[in-house]
Amino acid sequence: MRKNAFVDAWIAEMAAMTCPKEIVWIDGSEEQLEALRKEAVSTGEMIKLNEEKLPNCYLHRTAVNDVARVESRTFICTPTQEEAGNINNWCDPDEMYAKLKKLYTGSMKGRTMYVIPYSMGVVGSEFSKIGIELTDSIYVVLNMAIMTRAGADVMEALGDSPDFVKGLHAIADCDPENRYITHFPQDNTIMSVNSAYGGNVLLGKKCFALRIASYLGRKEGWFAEHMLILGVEYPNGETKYVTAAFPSACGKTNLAMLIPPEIYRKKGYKVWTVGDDIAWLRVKADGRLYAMNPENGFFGVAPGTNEHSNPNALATTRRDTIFTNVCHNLDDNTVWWEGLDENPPKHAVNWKGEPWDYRTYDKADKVNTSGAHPNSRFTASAKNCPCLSPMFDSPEGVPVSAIIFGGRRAKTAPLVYESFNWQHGTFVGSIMASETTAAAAGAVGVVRRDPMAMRPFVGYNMGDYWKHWLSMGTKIANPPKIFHVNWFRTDDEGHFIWPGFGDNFRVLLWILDRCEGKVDAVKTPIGYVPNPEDINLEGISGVTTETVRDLLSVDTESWLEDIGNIRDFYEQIGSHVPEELKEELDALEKRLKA
Ligand code: OXD
Ligand code: MN
Repeated sequence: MRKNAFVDAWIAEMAAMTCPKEIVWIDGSEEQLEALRKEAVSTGEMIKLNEEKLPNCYLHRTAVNDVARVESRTFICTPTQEEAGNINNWCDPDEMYAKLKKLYTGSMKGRTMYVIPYSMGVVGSEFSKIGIELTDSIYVVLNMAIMTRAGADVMEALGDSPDFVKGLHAIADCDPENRYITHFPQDNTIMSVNSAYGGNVLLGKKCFALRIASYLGRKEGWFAEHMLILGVEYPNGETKYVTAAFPSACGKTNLAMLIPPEIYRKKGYKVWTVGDDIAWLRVKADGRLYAMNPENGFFGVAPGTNEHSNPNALATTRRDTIFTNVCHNLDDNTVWWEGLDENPPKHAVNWKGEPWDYRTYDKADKVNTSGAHPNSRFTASAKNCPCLSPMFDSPEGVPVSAIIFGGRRAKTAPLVYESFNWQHGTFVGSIMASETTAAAAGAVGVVRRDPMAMRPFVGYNMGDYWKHWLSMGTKIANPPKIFHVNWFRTDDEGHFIWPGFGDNFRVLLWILDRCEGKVDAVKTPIGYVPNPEDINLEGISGVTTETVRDLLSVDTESWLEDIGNIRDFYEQIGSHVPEELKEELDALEKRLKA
């Protein structure tokens, strides 16, 4: 493999600290990956599943105390706290390096350090970025080999350059009290210790492609966003692309892989998935914004994935997949999770590795009684997705017609509305929110503000991030229009009014028609909403134009209530909130009161 003096010097330094017994470079070859799978099976780190039913699939369990991203242990280490802002955990870089050094010292004794060269985006594209992850976990190697483009060609693309993101991961004692997921944006460095859970240790994903990349994007004039990318193909063969940001548990993967209702399929409409989680967006010479997915696979939540909610995701996981913390069906050596079907296995092992009796399942206490952990995952190759876009490997991405923000609101947000312009659209993104549901522990209906779905992922001050959004608006000659959707309005009994899933396609078509200037809308204090009859209801059941009128209504009362909550949130972000957004908030309040 091609050598790079900067990479070698850094590895030597990290190896001197962690003391591995050997260092193994990951070249990306199938032989090497297969040998690692065999080794992981021989040590019990992974279980090989039924080769006929789930070819080349494996099951892995993490420690019981290590099953999710931990925001409280995630740090942005910038020279000043102001750079990291008020809603990130901050630590002085020198202080954090010193603390980490103690935790890493000797942590790989007797273990192998794997060196994973990987590219976020197509190898060699000027839109891509390179990272090197050092890890002592085979599970991490095998996941990174699915989630990124990893191997020897990345070292060729890097050449003699020092421009790569350094990532060091050590499982150490997997001690939650000493778990740190740390970012040093000024040093292009990520250090993760005492965890083995994907979101904390697959350093290409949230750590690099969002936190470090958002910092680089601001410096270099582009965006790293927590967005899906999808294409809508029209019967005439033309495809238009949208990106969409939703907080977790709002159906991002489902929307990314949506299957249009039958009446549209018959006419020749299709949806193509470019990405389900992260988008890097850049302005090209034609004055348009282009989106590319820096990842190469999906790290999706398993529970709730089924033939109805997301048949494409399910199909994607039927081969070459690593399942984490799902339920093991001993009868046929396959996997199961809550919401897959109505047939829980009779002989099973739960996500903790204990014998599991499905009759003990209690919805009110999922973590302790379910077969699969509520945050159990599949790591699956994008190449296995039946609706993967032919543009997936386009080095520069796809042109974006619309940016969609969304949240989970019982009353406040209508089914869809369009912002007045880029600045107002940025405001709409900044006030994104979701209400907690009965499914999560704690109070129901509590509003959590999650700007652009980036609350835990901006690698610097949120106020400066909004300024970056505003300033990018001046650099895009033909900017996408910005919309907001809410699939989750409920009636007085708490039932969802809109059927969602495939029927969301009807809303996507209205959005794209607006982008083309093909359809009128009604101006309201919050933005433009559709005329109810412009949402096509052909072939839908249980929804009338009256229902849609209701879904599109703007509830002035609840919006006025929200204004106070938004002001509090802006206060919390502090002095870096751009004046333009405060003016937008005042203007909204005025329009609502008029
Ligand atoms: C994810 C997340 O895993 O947003 O994608 O938490
Ligand atoms: Mn995500």
